[in-house]
Amino acid sequence: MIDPIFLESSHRRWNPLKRDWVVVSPHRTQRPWQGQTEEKATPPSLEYDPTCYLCPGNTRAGGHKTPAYTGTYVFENDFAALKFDVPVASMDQNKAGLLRAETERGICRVLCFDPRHDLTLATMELPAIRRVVDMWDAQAAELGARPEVHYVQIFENRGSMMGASNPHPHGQIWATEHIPNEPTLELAAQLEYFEQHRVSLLTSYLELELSQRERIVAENDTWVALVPFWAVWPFELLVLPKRRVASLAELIGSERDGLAAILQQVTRGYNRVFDTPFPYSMGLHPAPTDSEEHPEWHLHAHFYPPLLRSATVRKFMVGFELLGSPQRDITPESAAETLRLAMQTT
Ligand code: H2U
Ligand code: ZN
Repeated sequence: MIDPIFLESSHRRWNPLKRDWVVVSPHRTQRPWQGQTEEKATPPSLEYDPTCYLCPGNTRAGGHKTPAYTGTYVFENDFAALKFDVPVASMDQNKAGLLRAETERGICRVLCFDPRHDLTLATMELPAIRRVVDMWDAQAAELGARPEVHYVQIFENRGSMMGASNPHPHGQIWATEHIPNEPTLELAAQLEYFEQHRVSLLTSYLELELSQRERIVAENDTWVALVPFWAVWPFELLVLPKRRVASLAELIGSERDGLAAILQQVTRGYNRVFDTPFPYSMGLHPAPTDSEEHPEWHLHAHFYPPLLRSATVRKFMVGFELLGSPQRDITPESAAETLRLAMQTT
């Protein structure tokens, strides 16, 4: 169990997955707040919104028509941040490593989770969430099989506070030529740990968490959701399968059902914490698709919600966090207690 010193005194915690530190200030949770508050989010009430570009049968901003889909629907992002059809070039001016650039090829897609405008992962039925899981797998497999693609990043921005442009349940898929920053850090850390211990970093970590049960908030036969020891965001979660797999493709049927179930439990629980549709950015971290075996990699999902102490007071990553290290007030253990209560309520 954690030494009470770390529940009461300022300290820093090590993130072994990114190999950096987070400052924790447990004594600071009572500080007054007179700063910015956000609008309380209200869920959409329409099953079909004639002005929504993701509702079946509607015309999108780019002029394309969204068909009358009945399950999930994937399309190329009409305003893709990355294009595949770009010339290949790189520069390193004066060979000094100070003015470097390289072209980046990529494919950006949008995935509608459900035809119904008013649903979210929290309110969708399990078979519908399972369809989303299977579509994530199919997309990751298809895009990852392209020799130029080395990473497939699947994510969801939920709620306007996190920049979601539309309440219709949807996520994004970005396939990139280079492995992005976050998975690059995770790759190096997991590789080093595996070389030293011959077991994956997250397998060892999960074993510890399952024996201590201080930070676990939800669990089923195949998946676990926990507040990581090194969480930065107040209600951050790490969601991982009990069996180590590197990619979605390796998940068997019961593990896919388990993922759907834990996603539903987590998102429903989140909504109960402040009795509001809980905003977050969520994303899956599978192994890179670089044709290497990845015995070190343990598939997982991160949930990064911005809320701090109510539906309208968010955490800001500013000042010391931007310039020094990330910092949090409530301890991961106390956040886990709040979340556990919310997630175990049926
Ligand atoms: P976000 O809500 O996470 O921003 O995702 C929605 C994406 O949908 C966004 O990247 C795209 C935006 O570019 N989009 C289209 O491709 N077509 C449209 O008609 C509107 C939005
Ligand atoms: Zn819609």
